[in-house]
Amino acid sequence: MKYYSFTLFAVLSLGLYSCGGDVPKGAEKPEFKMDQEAAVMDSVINLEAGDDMKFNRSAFTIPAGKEVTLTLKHTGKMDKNAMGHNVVILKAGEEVRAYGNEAQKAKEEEYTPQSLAAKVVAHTQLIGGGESTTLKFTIAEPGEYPFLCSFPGHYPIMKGTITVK
Ligand SMILES: [Cu+2]
Repeated sequence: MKYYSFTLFAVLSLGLYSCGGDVPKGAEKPEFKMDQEAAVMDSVINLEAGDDMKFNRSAFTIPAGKEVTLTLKHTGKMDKNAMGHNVVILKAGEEVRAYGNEAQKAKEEEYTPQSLAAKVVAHTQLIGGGESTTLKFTIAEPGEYPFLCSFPGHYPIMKGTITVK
């Protein structure tokens, strides 16, 4: 099953213009800027990944300082030992490749080792086909936060960016 996210556009009725004739010639027109950024923010992140080793989305924008609920659904059939997926959100400035290279060695810790915890904002559990997992997190500082699946070999493809505004 696929989920389509709806982009909500705030519709502003600009009553002022309908009055007409009140604005003197040469005067600056009042500017009505739609808050488009607020309209496309995600407060819920729904990620899916299957046996094809891909996330269904790679970019999200979330509000700073507000709790976000991320759900990862494994739409495949394979076991988590063969095709496990997780979502690891890294701190701004950390690199997916550097983290992924180290983390994929840590099988006993399901590829989210304590030794690398300082680089991580939050992460989900590792799941296999048919499972899903939910994570709630809040990021206070605006910035670009990389995310990845840290299962061995997945990070070159299974990665993206969460923009916090
Ligand atoms: Cu994966």
